[in-house]
Amino acid sequence: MYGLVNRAIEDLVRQRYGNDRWEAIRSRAGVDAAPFVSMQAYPDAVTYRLVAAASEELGVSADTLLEAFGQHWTLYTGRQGYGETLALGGRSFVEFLQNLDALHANVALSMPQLRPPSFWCTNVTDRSLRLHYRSEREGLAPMVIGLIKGLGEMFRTDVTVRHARPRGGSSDHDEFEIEFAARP
Ligand code: 1MF
Repeated sequence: MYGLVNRAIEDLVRQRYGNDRWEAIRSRAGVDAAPFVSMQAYPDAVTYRLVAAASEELGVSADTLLEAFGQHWTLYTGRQGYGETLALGGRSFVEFLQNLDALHANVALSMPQLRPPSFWCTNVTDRSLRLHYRSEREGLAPMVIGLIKGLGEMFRTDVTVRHARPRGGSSDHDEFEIEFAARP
């Protein structure tokens, strides 16, 4: 994944747990001290090793960390100058979820090595929808739950998410049941 993802993980760990813990995690993961370059593609293994090392070092489950990281992502990319990219996603929580494939297609124009997941919505009402998520990567559903919660914060929308149908068996993708209400 692009270095931006690893940088966002680093940012979250440094902010929440301090620089010393980050150094310990980085070294436990066998990642050298050179800074991650945002627009450089790194092997996915680097990201997975960072999450595993953080889980061991902090005594927090990988799923909990992935969710926290997903929640941090929109905040982080917004701050890092991808506000315009995020603005392409739309002006409301639901619009944004419906535009995720278009957003990734736009990012891919300048990031040729992007391997974007695909998202689509069904059963859309004024208070709920079902979000479908298909990725070539394994184990990132908890991150998507955090991403949805982070989007809720960005749009001042109260959100509840349920992992309604995990992938596996007869299903090649994950499904999330989402309820939402704009904050008064
Ligand atoms: O293949 C990749 O490197 C990759 C990187 C990030 C693929 C996807 C993503 C974004 N995605 C990460 C978790 C899912 C990974 C998977 O299942 O394979 C989050 C998608 C998402 C979901 C819900 C809400 C918001 C989301 O993200 C919005 C978004 C998506 C991409 C970017 C920013 C916001 C982005 C921006 C710049 C990037 C890469 C991704 O890279 C650059 C570009 C220019 C200069 C430097 C870096």
